[in-house]
Amino acid sequence: MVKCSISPIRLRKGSISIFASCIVSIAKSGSLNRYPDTEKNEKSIALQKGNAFFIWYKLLFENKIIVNDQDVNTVKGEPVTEKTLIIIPTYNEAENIRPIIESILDRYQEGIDLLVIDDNSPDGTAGIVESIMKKEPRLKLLSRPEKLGLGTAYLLGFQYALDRGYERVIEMDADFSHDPAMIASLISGMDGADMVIGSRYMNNTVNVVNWPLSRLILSKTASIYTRLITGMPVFDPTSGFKCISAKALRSIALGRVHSQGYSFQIEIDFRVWKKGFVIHEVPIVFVDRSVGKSKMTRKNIVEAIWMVWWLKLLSIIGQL
Ligand SMILES: Nc1nc2c(ncn2[C@@H]2O[C@H](COP(=O)(O)OP(=O)(O)O)[C@@H](O)[C@H]2O)c(=O)[nH]1
Ligand SMILES: [Mg+2]
Repeated sequence: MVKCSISPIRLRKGSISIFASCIVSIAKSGSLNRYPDTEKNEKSIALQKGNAFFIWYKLLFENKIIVNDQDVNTVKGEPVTEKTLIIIPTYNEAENIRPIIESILDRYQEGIDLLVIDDNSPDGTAGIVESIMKKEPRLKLLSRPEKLGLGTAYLLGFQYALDRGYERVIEMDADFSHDPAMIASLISGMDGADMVIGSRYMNNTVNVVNWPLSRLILSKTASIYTRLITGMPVFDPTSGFKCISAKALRSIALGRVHSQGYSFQIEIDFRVWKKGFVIHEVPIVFVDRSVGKSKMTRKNIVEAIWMVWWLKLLSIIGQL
């Protein structure tokens, strides 16, 4: 029986629609270039429109992210003094970004760097980050010229972390759904594991606050669906709050990951699990954003529905 420790769930009109057809997501992409005006700024890398085929070929078959035909690791980085890189992708998070950055960096004075990957948010999110960076060397920014999806943002962040010798990365949202106080639990959960997932659904509980009921049903159904099809022993495979070791990131074929939304999380979990790494889950309370809007789309839901089968198939034929 499902024990609900749900705090107020907001009921909204409407129901979940399941689409009859699958949409194959073809990512918009381009050749990677640095912005000319930021050429000396090692923290700023940008994707520019252009040779989509080339970059996706590189991502899929050469497992590399490139900058001006060079590997990202040829971009000189700051000396690494910290062990953990927190990666926050942003699109239109102007109201959340300053408070979340300050909350994280104030709370964790040592051992943490923070990387924001912004997709040219029209609300000026990147400008706010840049203003904080003037005083805060632990804060980094990668700016891309347009909305290119959550998945590619995280892949860029993973590559950034690997190239600079971080020991682990943490994924989290900018919107306070993931409590900065729980970062310490994720890191301590890494003892004996290579991935720790902040789980909303551990041991048949539901720890979600203020989500519309439709969204909760969707998320919980996705978890059960993923577990049934893949056999992966994870309570919350769509959670976007997790810690992954550099060792695990190096082992999985990052260049083959092409999911975007919820399925990006499932795909990362699945690839880490299939490589035989230990995955821990720690309970978190997920609180719906109070400011700004969710960027997740129906396309992301459809992608997750077929991606689970695709991952299972790849694994069966040994092509994961
Ligand atoms: N860079 C980048 N960030 C994104 C994109 N889509 C969503 N995000 C960010 O990813 C995080 C998760 O998205 P969110 O809308 O909160 O998804 P939800 O929590 O599932 O409703 C947030 O910090 C968003 O601002 C994107 O296309 N590019
Ligand atoms: Mg969110």
